[in-house]
Amino acid sequence: MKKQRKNRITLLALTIMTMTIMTMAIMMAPAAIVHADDVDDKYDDMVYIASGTYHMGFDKGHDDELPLHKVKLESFYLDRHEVTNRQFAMFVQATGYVTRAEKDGYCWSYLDGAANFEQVPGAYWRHPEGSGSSIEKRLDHPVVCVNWYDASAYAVWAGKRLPTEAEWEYAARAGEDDHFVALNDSHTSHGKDMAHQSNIRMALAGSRDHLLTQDQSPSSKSHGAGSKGHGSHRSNAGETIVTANIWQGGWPEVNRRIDGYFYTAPVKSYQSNDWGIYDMIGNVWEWTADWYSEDYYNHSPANNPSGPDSGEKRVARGGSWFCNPDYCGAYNTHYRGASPPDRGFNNVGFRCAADAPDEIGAVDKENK
Ligand SMILES: [Ca+2]
Ligand SMILES: [Ca+2]
Repeated sequence: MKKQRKNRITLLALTIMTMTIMTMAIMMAPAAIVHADDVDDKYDDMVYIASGTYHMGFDKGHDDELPLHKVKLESFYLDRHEVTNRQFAMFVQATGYVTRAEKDGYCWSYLDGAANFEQVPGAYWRHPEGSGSSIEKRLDHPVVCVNWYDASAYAVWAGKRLPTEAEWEYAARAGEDDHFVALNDSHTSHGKDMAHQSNIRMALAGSRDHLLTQDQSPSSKSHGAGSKGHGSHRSNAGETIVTANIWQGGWPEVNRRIDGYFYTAPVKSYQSNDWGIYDMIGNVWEWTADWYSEDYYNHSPANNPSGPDSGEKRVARGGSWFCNPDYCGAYNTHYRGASPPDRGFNNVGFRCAADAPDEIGAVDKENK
């Protein structure tokens, strides 16, 4: 009897120990991770964007922005700012990566006073305007002269990826279901801080029925920490004011540089959008993951669209320091830019996205 009791006690002790170990294992398992900031600093300076639905495109826009269509996205992270020269330098230092512009011996750069972009000899990301130029004082500016493959290589190194076009537009809109169209820049002198802020008047397209009141303004509460929530605001005329680095003046004759910069500006120089994301409009165009197709919106899937299977150009979004709103019309959330993926320009950069780890956890669970 004594031996039996001893065995029972041993068995009980073993059961308790096993249960304790299992409980600890469950607590430590990746599925328990709810916020990536706790586990990996790659999410530093990224904004968590909760899954949601929005209307992509613009019903009064260019043919390729039609039709306005409903898109549903899973949660993801997006870089708060464009990838900087400093970040790209770290990538190059770690990997020895050589960009296409370095191999080719030129970047497609626009130089102050030139008629258009040219193959500028010796220009690459360290010397965006040619061998005589430098990024020494521009380490916190967005990297440029990187083509789509260079941008993708950086993203892989960083453990990230390029955002899809749909993700980019969702993040740029920051919860607004309306559409912004840039007016001409003759209004930029309204800015109070003339040296460092450009106040570009943006109008909500369509009728005034589209205008939101303050109370109806989107909330950033569920969309990442640190949102300043004042990326745009309304003027008395019901216009939406956003700040950005663009070209102020008659393009291409004169750039008045009211925002303080001819070429790129340091990232985060201007107000963020309502989700705490900077420079989605202006500064540099941003490569996205998608191939470009003019009629893609006619047949794109409703859930997590990721672009056509093939194409000749990759989509870039948001406009840049080059060209004014009158001429380019790209300074909005819906304009679809596209460029050959093997070309680097001194007004095109990128930012990265990443899958949200709680989604990864959910997938892991399903697979088990
Ligand atoms: Ca500028
Ligand atoms: Ca940008």
